[in-house]
Order: sequence, then structure tokens, then C-alpha cells
Amino acid sequence: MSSRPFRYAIALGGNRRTRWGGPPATLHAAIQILTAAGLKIDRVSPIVATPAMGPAGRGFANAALCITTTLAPVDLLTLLKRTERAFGRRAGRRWGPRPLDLDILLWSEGVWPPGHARSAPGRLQIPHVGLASRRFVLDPLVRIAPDWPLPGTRRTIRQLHARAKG
Ligand code: PH2
Ligand code: MG
Ligand code: MG
Repeated sequence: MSSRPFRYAIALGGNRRTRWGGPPATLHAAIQILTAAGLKIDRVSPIVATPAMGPAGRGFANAALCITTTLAPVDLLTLLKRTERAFGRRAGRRWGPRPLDLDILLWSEGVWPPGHARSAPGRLQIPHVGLASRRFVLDPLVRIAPDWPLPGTRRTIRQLHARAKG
């Protein structure tokens, strides 16, 4: 494991009750559990209510975090997946309802996988594939990371947010 600290932006979402409460309370609890797991939480967006995009049914709570950690992307993803499971997430329909969704959006080193390697479908890819087009991601993210540039472009999150439809 590298000892070099990385910064990441993470998206949180959920649209099911958990034992921590409704979706906003669940997102609050997830942030506390990620802190207890050793992530340094630098910025927390407001938790916003968003209409479900796709077939997930009822509306979501969404939020975003900026964090610092020495974990490399795959190790951070492992921690996020374990946390999703601790909140009752089970493998299911793609884009179906979920108690907790934790997605890596951005990291300080730019693109993952490094270089020109192509990520296999369903595998970790940074920046997140939906980042530039999803309001439920950009609305919280612009509140905490407006000047973060999208790797491979000259656009900042503020500019992507201004261009996003919906
Ligand atoms: N996540 C999905 C599908 N649809 N809609 C909203 N509003 N927020 C989400 O986080 C979301 C969604 C799949 O991850
Ligand atoms: Mg998602
Ligand atoms: Mg996800």
C-alpha cells in the first residue's frame, strides 16, 4: 500500500430505508462509518432530494464527499463495496432501488486505469462514466469541488454543472 495521500471525490446515493432511517439519515450514517474506517473527510455537500433517474422507483437522497486517504483506487473501492453491503446492499438489477450506493467520481491523480488501458465493462473507471451527465451527481459535487478539473478536458465541475441538462 502506498503511503502517499490521495484525494478523491465520492458520490453517495440511496432510496431505501435502512436500520439507520430514511435515505438522508442513511447517508449521514454512511459518512460516519467511512470516517470510522479511516477516511479523512475534507468536505461534505448538503444532502439533496432528487427524483429517481431510471427504473429505481422512489426518489433518492444524494450527496458528495471530498476525502483524503492513502488507499489506492481499487482498495478504496473494496472499502466502499464493503460499506454498501453493511448497509444492506445486495447485488441486483442494474439501476434498481438501493439502500446505499457509493461511487468514486474523481481522484487527485487523474484517470484510472492509468495510461491508456481500457477499463472492462462494470469495472472501476475514474472519472466516473456518468459524472458529466448526471445532475444528481453534479448538484452536490459542485457545492464542494467546483474548481476540480475533469481529467482529459479543460472543464471544471462548475462548467460541467452549468452545462448539465435537467
Ligand atoms: N442512482 C442510480 C439510478 N438512479 N437516481 C438518482 N436520483 N440518484 C441516484 O443516485 C441514482 C438514480 C444508480 O446508481
Ligand atoms: Mg451509482
Ligand atoms: Mg455504484
